[in-house]
Amino acid sequence: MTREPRVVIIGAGIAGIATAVTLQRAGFGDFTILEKGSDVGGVWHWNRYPGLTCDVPSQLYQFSFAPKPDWSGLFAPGAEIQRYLRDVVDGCGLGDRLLLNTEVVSATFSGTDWRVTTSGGVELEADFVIAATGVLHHPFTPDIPGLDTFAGDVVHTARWHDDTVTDGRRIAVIGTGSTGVQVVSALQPGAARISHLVRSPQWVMWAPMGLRQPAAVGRLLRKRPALHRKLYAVFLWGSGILADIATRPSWRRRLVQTYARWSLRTQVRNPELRDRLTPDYQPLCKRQVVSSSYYRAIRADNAEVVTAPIDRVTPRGIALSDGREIDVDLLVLATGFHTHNYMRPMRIRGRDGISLDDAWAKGPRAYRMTAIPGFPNLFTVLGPNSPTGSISLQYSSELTARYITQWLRRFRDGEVDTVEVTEEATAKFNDDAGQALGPTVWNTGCNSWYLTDEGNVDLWPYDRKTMTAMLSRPDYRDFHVQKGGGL
Ligand code: N01
Repeated sequence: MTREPRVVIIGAGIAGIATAVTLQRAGFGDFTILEKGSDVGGVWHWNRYPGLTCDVPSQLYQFSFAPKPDWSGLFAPGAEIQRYLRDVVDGCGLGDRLLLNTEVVSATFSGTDWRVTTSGGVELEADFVIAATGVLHHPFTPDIPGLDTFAGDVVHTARWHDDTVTDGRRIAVIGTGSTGVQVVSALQPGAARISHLVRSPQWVMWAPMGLRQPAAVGRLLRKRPALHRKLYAVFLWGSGILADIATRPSWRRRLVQTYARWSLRTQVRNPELRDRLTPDYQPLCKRQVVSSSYYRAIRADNAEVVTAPIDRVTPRGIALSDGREIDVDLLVLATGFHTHNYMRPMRIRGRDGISLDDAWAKGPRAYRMTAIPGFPNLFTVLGPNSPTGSISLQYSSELTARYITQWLRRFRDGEVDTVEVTEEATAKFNDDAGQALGPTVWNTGCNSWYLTDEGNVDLWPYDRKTMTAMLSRPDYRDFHVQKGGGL
């Protein structure tokens, strides 16, 4: 007996697109991608703040099945990445499988299949649900007293309005992550004054972010696809070094950390400013910030770094705890995301009515990033423990999607009706991962978005080879499968 699995993929960002194309290539045709945004791209659709650039080299930041030879630079701007993702969707003919402006509000397992409900009241039935809902998704707005009394404009970087006026204005930017650093660098030249409010300074490593890719390189790579594949393989191999540096203490880690310190020392000569910009934790502990322009921007005459804590926001600006008040026309919140929400606030109910909120009461947890006990026939792509700090997300998404197709194949062949990871296998994976996260640089004493509310590092602690081995073939001992009514 063969039957075509009905699949709902939630999200059309990198993970969702990788999943859809992988399913398509594996011969599965009955899938629908539900995307709440008005276009594909995930973070690359939602984020459009000035200066948005990917700090991962573009020749790596692409799918293996959709090589793009002609990136404009070594590090592409956000809009170019979003266009690339849109081109992949169009080029693969996914348009008629994609529903934009369609937000999923709930997904409920009936005992045999899933009922997925959208905010528009549409209900879809699916044999499998694949949540590719992203990590940097729900903007975090800090609870600063008086924020709602501010008379000027307030914008969160992840919800930037294209008509936001920045030139000639007094701007305050709160937040010092990758976003804050990029937006300050971009807004400083045109601003009347820019104040960067830095609660915890970051190590900012210099890299040639503005380096253009000559058009001839694009033409050559287009003509020689084998060479292009080799280049991608080299970048992928190079990213393995990053994973090694992050996960194991070594001279390589120390070398990179020395480079981060050197980047600060050589670009900020003023000892008082340098002192205020020096973090009290090791480089690489937080998601590393990379920039070629930030230190120059904040040394400019119209710029200042403010390290005094914010007391409150007033109608005119920001009152600091040292008694000073900064007058502000535009307040930019580069304050990050609720990074451990994953599929929530969707209401997800699995076997016997168990809710995802209850299952994750002590923090998000999954088996090998993709399966959750209590939730049959539901998989995540870039779920908990994903390697957002070390390994190519495109690689990880494609690998996970191929893993899922193996279950879809078994369903199609009538070998399983439902599949659910065991609690024991999930607990073992999480215990092992927890131990392996011990010596990682992310666990060296900083407060970062990698940490869950419970203080656990929510990242992948292993190298790419281990990830590939874990997700190449399902270990059937780790799953309950149901076939024709019995577990
Ligand atoms: O967010 P963040 P992000 N008062 O969470 C501060 C990716 N990304 O949007 O550190 C004052 O890193 C907070 O301060 P503290 C990348 O993975 C990639 O910048 O908590 N400050 C922190 O400085 C990145 O890591 C690219 O003390 C407050 C900041 O807000 C991830 O996105 C580009 C505050 C939040 O930093 C998130 O980066 C951009 C308060 N009440 C982003 N509340 C690429 O190039 C929060 N903060 C690929």
